[in-house]
Amino acid sequence: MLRVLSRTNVGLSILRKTFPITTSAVATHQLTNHHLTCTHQNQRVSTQRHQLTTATYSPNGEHAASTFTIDNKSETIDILFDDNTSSRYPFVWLRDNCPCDECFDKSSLQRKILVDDFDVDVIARDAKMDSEKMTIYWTDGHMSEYPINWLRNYKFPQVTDHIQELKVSYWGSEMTKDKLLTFSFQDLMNDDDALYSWMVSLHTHGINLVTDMGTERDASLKLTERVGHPRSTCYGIDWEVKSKPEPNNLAYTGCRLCLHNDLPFYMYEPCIQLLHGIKVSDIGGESEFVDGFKVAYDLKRDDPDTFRILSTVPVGFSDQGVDEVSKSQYYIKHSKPVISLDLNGNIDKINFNQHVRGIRTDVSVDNMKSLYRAWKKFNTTLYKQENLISFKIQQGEAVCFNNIRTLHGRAEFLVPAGNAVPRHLHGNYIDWDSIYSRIRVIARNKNIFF
Ligand code: OGA
Ligand code: NM2
Ligand code: ZN
Ligand code: ZN
Repeated sequence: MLRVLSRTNVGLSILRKTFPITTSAVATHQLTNHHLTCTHQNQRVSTQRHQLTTATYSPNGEHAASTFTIDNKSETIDILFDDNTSSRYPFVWLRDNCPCDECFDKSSLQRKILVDDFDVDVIARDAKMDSEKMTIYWTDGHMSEYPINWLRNYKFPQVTDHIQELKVSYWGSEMTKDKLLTFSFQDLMNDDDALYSWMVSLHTHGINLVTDMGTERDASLKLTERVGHPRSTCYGIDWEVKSKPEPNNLAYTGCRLCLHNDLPFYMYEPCIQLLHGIKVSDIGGESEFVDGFKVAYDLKRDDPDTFRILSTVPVGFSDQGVDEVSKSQYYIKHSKPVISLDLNGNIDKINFNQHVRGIRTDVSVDNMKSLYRAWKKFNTTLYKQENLISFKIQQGEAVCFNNIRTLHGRAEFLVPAGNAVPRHLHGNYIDWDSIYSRIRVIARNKNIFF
């Protein structure tokens, strides 16, 4: 093992020329009464993988400086930063993430170097550090320079996305309308802090309320465009929920809508739904909401057999008609379990919609009845008093919710003969990609994270 207290630039040209023989420059710096005295010594070390080479470096200066240790055995560099935090970095990861123009395009912020282009066994042949950057000389002849702040920013263990650290809390019938987080439309349009809280609340609770929306039909799209892109579907970029002649969806009648998630027949179903009250019905038409994540976790605890069926048996959803945008015919189908789990087995999405459940379901004749029993159990659990909230969406307010978590429904309402419109909501969708992107950008601007 070679223990090096620190090193200087001396000898680097020699080092590069002598490649591929691994060479370590040895220099000893000693701080004496805040003055630096140096001794240098260049050594040639034969190329030997898994040989432990340790080099610790402290840059000049009176303040505690960052130091590093190269460990060829574990193929890592260990950095102790001047604020006493530290991280180990794998050689291969550093090589892959070299920020030089050859490896990385600074304009697009995209990686140019490909896994085909470097050896995963690459070794840091030598390294040095000053207060601004760390320089690494690789055994493949490449030199990389990493700004110290960049290294500080990408410490291990790495969280790939800080969104994963945002809280999720489940709710039941205690979440009455007055307890929903409520935001003013004007605040959301003008104030990034308000917009940020609104979006985080969509992640955390999966439902909230926006007031002062007025009755202009473009209000929810204005809010959407402040976040990102509206999610267009076969029902258009946005849509009017009101009774219509020859309805192409039960939503456009006065019928009761059983608790559901919208458009589960899409492979990528729309994520956030905004329902803006334009006209309130006098009788009926109450909205209902249930936290599908809470219900699914309750079932997992209380009825594991039902949970297993709901989370493993794909259900066929389908819809067909004429596309509102292209005016051509569509026929969309997708099968997915009522409860989708992520790679860690956590509940990821709820896909339940009896109105658009298809006729075909890929389950054997003998297993069909237990599937129906599981659906029925899921449905009755949704409607348990402890889970359901119900209220009317008033004129000028919007309920915003996570369509792949929070189920919604509505009570029937009377549609009088003639052209009168007894009830009118305006709606549109936003995908999580748009919401999370805006969360990250605001968070970065405010130094909350990233
Ligand atoms: C819908 C829907 C709810 C309502 O249009 O998908 O669920 O209150 N509408 O009309
Ligand atoms: N609308 C409101 O999945 C569904 O059919 C829900 C969606 C028509 C866009 C209705
Ligand atoms: Zn490079
Ligand atoms: Zn719906």
